[in-house]
Amino acid sequence: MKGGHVVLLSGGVGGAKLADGLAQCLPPGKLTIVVNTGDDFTHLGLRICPDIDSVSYMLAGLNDEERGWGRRNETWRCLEAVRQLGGPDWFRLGDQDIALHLIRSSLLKEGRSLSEVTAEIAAQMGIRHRVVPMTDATVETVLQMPGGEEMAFQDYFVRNQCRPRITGVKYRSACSSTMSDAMNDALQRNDLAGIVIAPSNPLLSIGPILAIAGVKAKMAERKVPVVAVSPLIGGAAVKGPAAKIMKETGFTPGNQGIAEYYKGLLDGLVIHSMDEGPDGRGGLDIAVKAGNTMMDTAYDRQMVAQMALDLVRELAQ
Ligand code: FO1
Repeated sequence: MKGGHVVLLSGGVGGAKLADGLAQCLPPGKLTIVVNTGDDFTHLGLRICPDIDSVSYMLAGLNDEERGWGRRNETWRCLEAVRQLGGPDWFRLGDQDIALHLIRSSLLKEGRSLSEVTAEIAAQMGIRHRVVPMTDATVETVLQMPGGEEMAFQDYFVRNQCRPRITGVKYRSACSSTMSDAMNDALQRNDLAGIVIAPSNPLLSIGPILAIAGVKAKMAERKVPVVAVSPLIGGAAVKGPAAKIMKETGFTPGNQGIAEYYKGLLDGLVIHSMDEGPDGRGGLDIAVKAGNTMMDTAYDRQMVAQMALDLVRELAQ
């Protein structure tokens, strides 16, 4: 592990938090943050990349801690005007957040790739660590409903607040999409020391990344430790619908289900101490490190990142 490069697979609020924790532990040259773009959509003519924005705002210290998405000290005058003009206001876009979507949308319209645009915006925000989209292609996470119909991600997640029961999750075009160059380069590095999977929703935020052509094969081929931080504490998600979705799609509740989902990929799992169980490893047959996995403060985020790095190092020996 000494001096090695770490790749983080990240999505959602948990992903942004662990990205911040790892960025506190590792210098920019030793960390590549790969972000899920399956939640992305075009709304009011703007290209919205929620998970890239959550990581960027967090690393720039601009994030709204309470909401977990968007910017702090936000105002909503533009969205109010949109509503008065009969436009949609279910997806809350703050005034400063809209600036980011305007810049990204205009750069993309000029033909720049999402990777280039993400790097440009991160630089403008003073972010020194590498934030890269999983792909420059368009991959859409779609929820499959009991009647066979499908629901777009933000319609499910925001408009319907994850209430509908689902039968499955699809990642449209993932198998015909390629990793972004930056993601591929990071996984190819000869100083790659480990891959960390953030405490993100496995099916909604990490599944799209793993579904991209070649990703799982590349991760297995590199023979470096793959360590995940569980998004569950006491069988429940810290935030969001992970436990509900895992139950609805047939996974065992709790960390057993997390290990099932990542079966064949995972060498170790960081779990909360309360889930250690009598055997001290949560009944799992992979390596386990237990501790406080709640990330309410910057210090918490650094501690959880350190636990993941320690487990990577222990597994590399
Ligand atoms: N999540 C919500 O629950 N409600 C919203 O109104 C909302 C607006 C929003 C705007 C910009 C953005 O980047 C993210 C936003 N999110 C909102 C979060 C987003 O839906 C989720 O963070 C991801 O798609 C899943 O992690």
